[in-house]
Amino acid sequence: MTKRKNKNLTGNGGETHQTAGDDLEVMTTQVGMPISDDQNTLKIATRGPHLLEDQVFREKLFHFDHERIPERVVHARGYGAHGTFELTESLSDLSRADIFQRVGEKTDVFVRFSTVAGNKGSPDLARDVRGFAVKFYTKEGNWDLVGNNIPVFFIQDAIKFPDLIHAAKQEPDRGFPQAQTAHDNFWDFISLMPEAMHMVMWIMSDRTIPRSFRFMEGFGVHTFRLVNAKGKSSFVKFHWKPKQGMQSVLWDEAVKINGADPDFHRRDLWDAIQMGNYPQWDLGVQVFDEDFADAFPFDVLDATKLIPEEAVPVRIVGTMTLNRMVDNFFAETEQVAFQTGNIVPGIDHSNDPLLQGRNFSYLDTQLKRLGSPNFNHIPINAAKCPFAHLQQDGHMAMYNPVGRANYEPNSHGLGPREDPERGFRSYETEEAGPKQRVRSESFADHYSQARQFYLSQTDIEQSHIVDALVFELSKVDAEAIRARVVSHLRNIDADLAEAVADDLGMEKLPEPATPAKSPIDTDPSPALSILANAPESFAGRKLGVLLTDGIDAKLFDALKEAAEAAGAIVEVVAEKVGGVTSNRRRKIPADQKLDGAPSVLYDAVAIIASKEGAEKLSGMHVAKTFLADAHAHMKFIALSAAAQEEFWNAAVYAEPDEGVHMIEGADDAGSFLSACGKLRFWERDA
Ligand code: HDD
Repeated sequence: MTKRKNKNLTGNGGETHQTAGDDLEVMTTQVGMPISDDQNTLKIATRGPHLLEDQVFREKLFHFDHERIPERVVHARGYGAHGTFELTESLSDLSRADIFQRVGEKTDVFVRFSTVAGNKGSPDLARDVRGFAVKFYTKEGNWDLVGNNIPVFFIQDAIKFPDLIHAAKQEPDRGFPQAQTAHDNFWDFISLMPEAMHMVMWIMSDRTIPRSFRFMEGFGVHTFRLVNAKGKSSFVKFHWKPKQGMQSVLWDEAVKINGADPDFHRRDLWDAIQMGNYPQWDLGVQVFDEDFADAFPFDVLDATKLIPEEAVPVRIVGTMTLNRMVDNFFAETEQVAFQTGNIVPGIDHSNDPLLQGRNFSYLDTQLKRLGSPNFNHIPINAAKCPFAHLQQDGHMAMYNPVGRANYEPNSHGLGPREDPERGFRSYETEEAGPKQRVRSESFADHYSQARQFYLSQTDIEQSHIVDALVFELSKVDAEAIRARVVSHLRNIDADLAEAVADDLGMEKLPEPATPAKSPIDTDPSPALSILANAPESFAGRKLGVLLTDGIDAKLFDALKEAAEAAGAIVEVVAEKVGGVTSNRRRKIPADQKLDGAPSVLYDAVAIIASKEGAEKLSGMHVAKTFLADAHAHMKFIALSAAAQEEFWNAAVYAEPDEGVHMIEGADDAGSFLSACGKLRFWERDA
């Protein structure tokens, strides 16, 4: 690249701008012409009209005008990261997929997490399903496992997908509400689709308000096939289990986080990876055969059903580590194109009618979004293994066949040829029957697993489901829709239906909806609860420490040390971002100014205040909400003596409970941090 001597230019008003110097590249047009002035358009005299010949201006504006591409029709808001997948257990007995053969071998991956309904600029803590899409760059082609953080889906047949998404997104006449299902159209459609009831239980649970991408599970949802070298097939469901443990926020927190930091999940992943605190997930498989599928009370091809882990245990076969952020958000996260059709030899589709439809939609949508059938030429989408085909031309073709023969067979002895041994072969199932538009009878049970999910939750989680349903339905204007939802809930659980009806102020319970098939009782599945499987670790979580002037810095040091020993991240919050001065005149810088850092941004909080500082906090609304919210959100709280004596009563009406720790030194700090491992002091809720 051309370098040149530093020479400052003056723009309008004589202002000095930085320009190319000894170590800056010379700015050029796209085709390499050096630019002399990037501050002023070409014009007649000093105030005259612009000249159309100004190629520098025209090229710049032309490109700018075309910067945007259509956002994804669903999952528009997302955040991606690079990493590796390491195989820890060979699956060679079950699958010939190259990625599953050699223990210890690492495969590059790119992951994009997303929300579903919101537009690209919507807040991260919308109550919504999270996309969990993983692209494995294997040695035999890209394998995309395009999953969600919920193991089931709303609908059984892909033909209903456009209706589902139309109903969930903003209403077409008014253009709102966005990024939320709390509106008439969503509940109208859902209540007319009883097959959605299982998913409704999941979306009303805390699964849809995860604390961070790092703390959620992922699922491939569908039943897929594994096919081994001998051509034998097994069914499989894929699971991602976060090594960090699962964790969600409370709804009141979600609402407030959306205001305080709409990029909360993005920032969390960015910060964690930048700090070297790499998130990891284990990949698990539930493998089963045709006999199990035949005996299972639900159809394994029905994406509204799961297979409880207690029935088919999840076998861990590898670990994914996310360890590198993108260099450029648009180039990688925005342009990454996942498709369920990207599978590799040894992995195959099943006849799940949702999956079959997805295989069409993903390829199709990339053409619209990325504008060319050559979207796999974009580096983030290109395979990292050798590839050779005779597809050519089209918009933005970067790789084209070399040589004379762009067809096969040919007698030039040129070009790639298929390989019946190595190549992908579909598993040869026997299929026959009349051509018809039907839904299988075996898909007719819509309530049993919804009931199983609800009954597998802890009391706290059940109460959150009730609250979420009441919140959402309270935003629905049409009483008939609210009643229709409750009529379904009656088939799921009587107490649930009554609690929701009561909190909605319904005078009488609507009749239960008539089920296509009567629900059956199944054993609860403890694996479905977040809280029953809580990690008991504060590692990777965030402690917000509110400091005032005049404190004993040693107490802060002890707390910080204990937090770091627990693997937690400490953020200092103060009235001024410049920080505070201790009683021995030590300056402690702040990471956040108090009114920009409410306690909802933290997993636990500490308040270390001097007597004067605590008195001052008592007069500050933001300080009082900082503490009151932490208390209301069941967080563990540490207080210095003055914070307890001079500030607590100004912010909280209740007496401090066992979730509130008085800290005077290193020992107290240590026991506070080990208590924080429980993540919330749920007893406060009682
Ligand atoms: Fe989908 C995107 C996950 C059903 C059609 N889907 C998309 C993404 C995820 C999922 C994670 C975002 C990928 C990314 O980050 O770029 N979708 C699912 C899951 C489903 C599901 C787990 C059910 C099991 N999807 C589904 C159906 C259809 C689609 C039934 C259509 C018939 N999905 C799409 C799409 C999108 C998409 C329109 C939008 C952007 C894209 O594909 O690349 O093709």
